Amino acid sequence: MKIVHSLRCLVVATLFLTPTPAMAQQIQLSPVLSGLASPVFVGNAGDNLNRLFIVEQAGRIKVLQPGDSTPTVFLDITGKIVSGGEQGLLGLAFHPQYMSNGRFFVYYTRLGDGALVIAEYHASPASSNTAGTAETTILTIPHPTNTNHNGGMLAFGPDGYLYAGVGDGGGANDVPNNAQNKNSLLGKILRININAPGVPYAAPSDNPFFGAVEGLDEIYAYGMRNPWRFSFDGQTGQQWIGDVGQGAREEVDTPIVSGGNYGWRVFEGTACTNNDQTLCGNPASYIFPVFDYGHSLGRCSLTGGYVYRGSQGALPAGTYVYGDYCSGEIFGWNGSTQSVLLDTALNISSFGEDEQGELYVVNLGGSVSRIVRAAPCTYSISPNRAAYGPAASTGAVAVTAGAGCAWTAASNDSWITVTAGAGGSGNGTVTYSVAAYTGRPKNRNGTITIAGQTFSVKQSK
Ligand SMILES: [Ca+2]
Ligand SMILES: [Ca+2]
Repeated sequence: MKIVHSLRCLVVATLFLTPTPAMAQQIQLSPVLSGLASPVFVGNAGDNLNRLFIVEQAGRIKVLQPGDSTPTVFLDITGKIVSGGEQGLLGLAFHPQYMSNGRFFVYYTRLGDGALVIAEYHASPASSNTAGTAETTILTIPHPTNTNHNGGMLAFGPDGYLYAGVGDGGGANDVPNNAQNKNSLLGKILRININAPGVPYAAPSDNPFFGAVEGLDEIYAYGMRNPWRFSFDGQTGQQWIGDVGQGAREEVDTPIVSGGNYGWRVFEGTACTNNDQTLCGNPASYIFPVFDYGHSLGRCSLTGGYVYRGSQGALPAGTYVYGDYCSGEIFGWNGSTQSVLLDTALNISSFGEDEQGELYVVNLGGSVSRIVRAAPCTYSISPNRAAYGPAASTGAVAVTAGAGCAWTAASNDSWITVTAGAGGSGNGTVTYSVAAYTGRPKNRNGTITIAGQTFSVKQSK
């Protein structure tokens, strides 16, 4: 989601990541759905029915059957929700035993006061393609001052607890200092038990600030600005959070440790802000992102994603896939380097997983696409040969290649010169010139290597 920008400058940078240039295209997008109204999430119920559930910001959850191209409405709670900008129905998580209990959880901004609400709904039976509209409120967090930085992610951890990412309360610079305040639920990662008997939820007793320890019992980690999207690695269980930056740095945090302070508003990514500069002199008090990147190349708002654990080989296993809402780039992090997997024109609101661990990208403009391995590059040229008389002449060859597939053209003989198109990507044209021929014997034959193919030139007197 787009963030509100400020013109503040960063002051100190302790560790800068240098993004690598765009690499050759590794992935492509396979369309799944279009015509959606501001989709902000896609996920699955983990119930072996292989359905996709799509969250539309205004307050609808749609369900797509495997192989279908048209979704149907699973739940409509638009009447409860204030939507627009960063507000709306923002998150969805299915209970780990959804297949038997039909319980699922949503995160939204409430109509009337903009409060953040985590609420429970049911489908009965769980295999139903419509859910009941009866709501049980789990947790309500006042968010009265600003409409932005609501957070919105919900997901169950491998420990069976429900985790929520809550924004700092909005505006710029977290003026109330919510994210560093352990007695506020804003600017936090929460961890709650929704299986406690007789109550909507309970805080697990191993939460870091449980009971007499100073701080609210629900908090798991703090110092977040707007942890819009996070995920748990389906293999290792490690949590990965995309925390949206302000005007300078976009960051990814992992692993997330109990009681960890991830820095905001003292640090934005690896950069010291000018909010509490004296505190920057004590960097050991904070956990810095595993990587961050700056606002260049059209980048302005990170959308956290998923560690790829699918079986289709769309990407190397263990690649963390994420994106930038503004630039439309889909990135991969291999543990040491950020690379651009695909540069799109999408406004990337979220990523999501199906039951096989294949990844999807959600475009706020209305579509959901599946991330698949890029087709191997194929090349052809036309024509394959040309014949000339003795006079100097010119010619052209058309190259057909897949998008993003690079090629070169080089003459193998001194009397043939490539005059344009010595290299290209995708479809293109190579032009060349042939020198006049006055020597012996009657004929000469030459070649140009174009996109790995041989173009033959014959010249005769
Ligand atoms: Ca406490
Ligand atoms: Ca941080």
